[in-house]
Amino acid sequence: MTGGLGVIPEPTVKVRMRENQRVAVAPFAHLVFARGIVRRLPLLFPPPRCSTDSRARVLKMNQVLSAESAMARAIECARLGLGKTFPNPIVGAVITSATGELISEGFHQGTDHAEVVAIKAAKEIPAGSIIYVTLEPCNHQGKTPPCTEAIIDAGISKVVYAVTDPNPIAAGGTAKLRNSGIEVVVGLLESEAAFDNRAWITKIAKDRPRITWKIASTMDGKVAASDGSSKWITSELARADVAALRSQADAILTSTATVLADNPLLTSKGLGKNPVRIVMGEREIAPGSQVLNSDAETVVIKSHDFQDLISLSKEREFNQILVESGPTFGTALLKADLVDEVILFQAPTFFGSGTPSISDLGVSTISQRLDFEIADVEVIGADLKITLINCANQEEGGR
Ligand code: AOF
Ligand code: ZN
Repeated sequence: MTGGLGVIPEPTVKVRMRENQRVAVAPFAHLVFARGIVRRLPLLFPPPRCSTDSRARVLKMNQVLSAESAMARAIECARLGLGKTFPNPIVGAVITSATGELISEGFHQGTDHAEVVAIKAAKEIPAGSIIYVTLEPCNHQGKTPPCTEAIIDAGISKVVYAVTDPNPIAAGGTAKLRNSGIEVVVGLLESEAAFDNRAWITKIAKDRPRITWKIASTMDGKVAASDGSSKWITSELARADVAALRSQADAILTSTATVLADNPLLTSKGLGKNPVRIVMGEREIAPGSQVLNSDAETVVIKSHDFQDLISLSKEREFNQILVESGPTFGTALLKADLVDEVILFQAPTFFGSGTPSISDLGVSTISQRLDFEIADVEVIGADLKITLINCANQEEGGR
């Protein structure tokens, strides 16, 4: 949902959606990622002290936080892990005293879980302390010991978490904590925390990564002029935002057609880690193509069968795939029900003629249209960035 890596983005133009409507039709069905889920949290605080960003300022220790403010802070902390936790979720944690004084905070970056980072960061955890976590504490011995035990051993009295852990191997945290006499409160700012973790939640729910198609078009939906020229439709700031999105994805997916036409590099341009590059299609690409350079791993899938993409993604445990391709490939993914989200950058310009962002979807009458919901709107530099959630791919179904 947000821009730069490790930076709480500056507020720009925001659009508030309707209140979340919950429909309990299947486990986690209420975790749809639009319908008001996207109440943007106000910037309550300066960026968390755990940030490596030079602009980070420190939240005053002992500052008194309401429960909602403490969870909002945990969500801010969790976001600093975007792009650093693969194949795991992003998670943030904040510890306060019984009366809400901030004691410590932490986020998962691939090793210790967030709860343990916050516990280790605390100088002292007085009796009655509360831990706010964006995800239910795990109850399993995985790469690290169960967080439930760390919480019990730390003498914490109350656990407040946002999202119930959908990962079966980690389950049972709530019961374990309650059986140990710890008060557990479930669901504070659940929608906000779930939205930020939607890639990982989609992977657990669908057994495939979340697939997001990035499009950069004119206001009239053109991605190239009639002579094929397209560099550049959107502004430099919007393109930097795309580089940050790449750094937060586990893989960038493109087609052989795009490689042959544009010879893209598909890296994060130094804004974070470079994801795996995946090129799909049956045509040969030139050995000198930029996408084959040593900046990042590249996997070439010599087929048009999306099952091959899903198999690779499962094997590699990708949470998030960012699609950067032309209209033909993106439209084929859409028709195969494999686009969960579109991030549409629109420049305030018109071509009239040229290449439309989406090719023929087989929609011949309005009732066959493909509906999306707007989850977020921002102005980035000169351009609009619209986050669109595919209604058909939400568990709850369309409108
Ligand atoms: C995290 N970070 O802060 C929390 C997690 O792969 P493992 O053994 O580290 O276990 C990962 C699972 O633990 C993860 O899928 C989630 O269910 C749970 N909680 N995971 O990576 C964290 N709290
Ligand atoms: Zn854990």
